Amino acid sequence: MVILSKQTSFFNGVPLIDLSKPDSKNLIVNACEEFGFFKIINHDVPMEFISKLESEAIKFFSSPLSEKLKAGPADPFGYGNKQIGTNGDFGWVEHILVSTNSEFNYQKFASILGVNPENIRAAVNDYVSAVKKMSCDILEMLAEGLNIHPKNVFSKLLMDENSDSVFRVNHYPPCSEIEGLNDNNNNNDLIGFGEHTDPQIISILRSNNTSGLQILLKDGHWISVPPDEHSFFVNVGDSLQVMTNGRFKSVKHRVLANSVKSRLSMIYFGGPPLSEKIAPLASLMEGEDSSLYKEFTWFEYKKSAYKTRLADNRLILFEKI
Ligand code: GA4
Repeated sequence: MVILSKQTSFFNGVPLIDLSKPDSKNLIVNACEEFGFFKIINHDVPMEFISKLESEAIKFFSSPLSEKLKAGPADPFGYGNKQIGTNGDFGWVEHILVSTNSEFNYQKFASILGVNPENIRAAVNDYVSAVKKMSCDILEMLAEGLNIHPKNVFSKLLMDENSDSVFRVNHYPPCSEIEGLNDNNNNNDLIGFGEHTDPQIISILRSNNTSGLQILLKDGHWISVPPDEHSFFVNVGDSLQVMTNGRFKSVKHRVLANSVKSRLSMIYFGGPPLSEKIAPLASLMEGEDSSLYKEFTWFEYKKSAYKTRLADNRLILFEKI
């Protein structure tokens, strides 16, 4: 791991979607086709929910490592430190992962923070409910932009009581904290979270004002996304790529650690119920049998995805030859 030593130059072409404007649906479709990524402004997620959860997360990550480890291991839920997944990926990051739809025990986090577990549950629920509502609005605008009826084809999967959605908080400490760094490294980027696509339908990210997030453009260039603590960033996930028969591409992204500031991001990953068939919508296929993908359920895809390494192309196993 090495330091990001170059001055970061930011990309100013990230599509900007103003949720208060009625013409946004076509812009969202274009953004999903071109980048698989866009930025949301004028959302109605209350700043109060964001700040409350962010301050609890800061308190948690500031606790001694020995305490934080009591909320681990992340298998997959709980506290994780540097290890990402179970197949040998590591990054300069610590995280918390919780399930949003099934009962989750916040006791471990609460005892470390010295608060009532119900306070933490309420802070997560308030934030996640507001972000989930925004995700559903976006997915409905997408369906309208694609002329799909009914417009809740995607959003109903997140609204389903069995929706397999997760919520993650990532903390990237400043890389000056790295011990034993030497000058022998020629590679100039310290990887916070290695390149990957998200397996779910949609991911909604909010971070503090520290840079680090990069996305891969179609032309093969990595670009740095300017951080904005007042906005949300949206990623197309692998499942949405399949449901649109490849019209939308799940975006490859990664996070580079910052040399001076710590980065805190909170991400909601909207997924379908485990039993849901993930297949292209009929209206997005040319002919009945023109699906680019084999038939599979979210359970099958997730199981297979969790066996892969971060940078792997997880969808390739499900593409028709
Ligand atoms: C990426 C999106 C979510 O953070 C996550 C990640 C999961 C993990 O950290 O355990 C995965 C990764 C993510 C993709 C492939 C597999 C699984 C690590 C990994 C190597 C929680 C998810 O659902 O998939």
